[in-house]
Amino acid sequence: MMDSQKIHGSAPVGGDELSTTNQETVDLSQVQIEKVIDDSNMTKMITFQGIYKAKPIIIRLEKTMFVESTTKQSITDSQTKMDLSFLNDIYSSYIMTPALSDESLSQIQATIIWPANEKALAKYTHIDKIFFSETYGDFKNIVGPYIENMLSSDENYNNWVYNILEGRSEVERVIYNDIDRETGFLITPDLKWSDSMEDVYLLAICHRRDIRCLRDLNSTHLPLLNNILNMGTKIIEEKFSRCKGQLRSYVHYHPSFYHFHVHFKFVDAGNYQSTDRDNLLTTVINNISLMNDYYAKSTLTYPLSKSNALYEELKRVGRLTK
Ligand code: M7G
Repeated sequence: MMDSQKIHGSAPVGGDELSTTNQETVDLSQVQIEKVIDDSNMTKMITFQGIYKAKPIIIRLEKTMFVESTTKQSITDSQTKMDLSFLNDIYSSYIMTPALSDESLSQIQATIIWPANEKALAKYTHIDKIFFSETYGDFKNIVGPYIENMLSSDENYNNWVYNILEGRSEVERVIYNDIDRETGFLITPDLKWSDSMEDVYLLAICHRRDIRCLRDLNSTHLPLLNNILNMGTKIIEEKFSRCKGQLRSYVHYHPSFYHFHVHFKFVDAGNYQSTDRDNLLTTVINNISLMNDYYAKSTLTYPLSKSNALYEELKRVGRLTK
């Protein structure tokens, strides 16, 4: 998320999306709101697009975190209003209106981008997703060839991965390297890790180059997968002094990069969130152990953004209609 400022009526604006520097504050009463461009119940954010002084403006509002002390007071404050929604056995649900004096409870974090350029509008506008159920046939006839074509038409596609594997980049960041040709892998911090101990995020990248993704896995890969699971977990738990069971290892389908890799995150991390692209490594190993070609034959369902090139390809060949 970009830098943001708290505002009370008007805001100093700025940010890396702007091509020009702007030091002007925005008078919100003069903003013409045009539409909602993103709205998420999960993140408790809403983003508006509008016009301010004849130029596009983006206003993103986010409910702030609870402050323990004031929230605690507000619960027992006699001025707090509680409207019962329903009562069922030991459960009840209310709409709570805190007393007006509880300012922190009604505060909202606002991020303003003005003037907003195309790049910023694209970044802050929600793109719809669909759930796609990819059958064995879909993979064989459409998705597999699409991946092959992507890999062969761009020889630099996996460059960053090979740079790490061959010790040309991020050398000092690698925390473990087993160079076995069949079962070897290295562990390195993910690009997204901010280096905070709160949200450790690591990647295990295998040395062999013939596994593009989950679909390629079969029982011949069990020694590699078990090595990543067992050694990877041991090394990371030891290095970051965590207890057994706190580490989550998973494989994305689809990944963004078609060279087999496994994500590692601690479940107690502040920003820990699972997604429908996650396939737990333990489940992957279990499925392959039960059925050699489980991932070649299964229908795999995943969320697909309408801006993803694969979505376009599925539409192009008539597998998706809109
Ligand atoms: P993925 O499951 O293929 O796709 O994961 P996702 O990005 O949609 O999760 C690839 C992972 O590689 C991501 O978590 C990226 O943050 C990470 N990553 C990408 N690049 C280009 C680099 C890089 O250059 N270095 C490192 N260390 N990680 C990267």
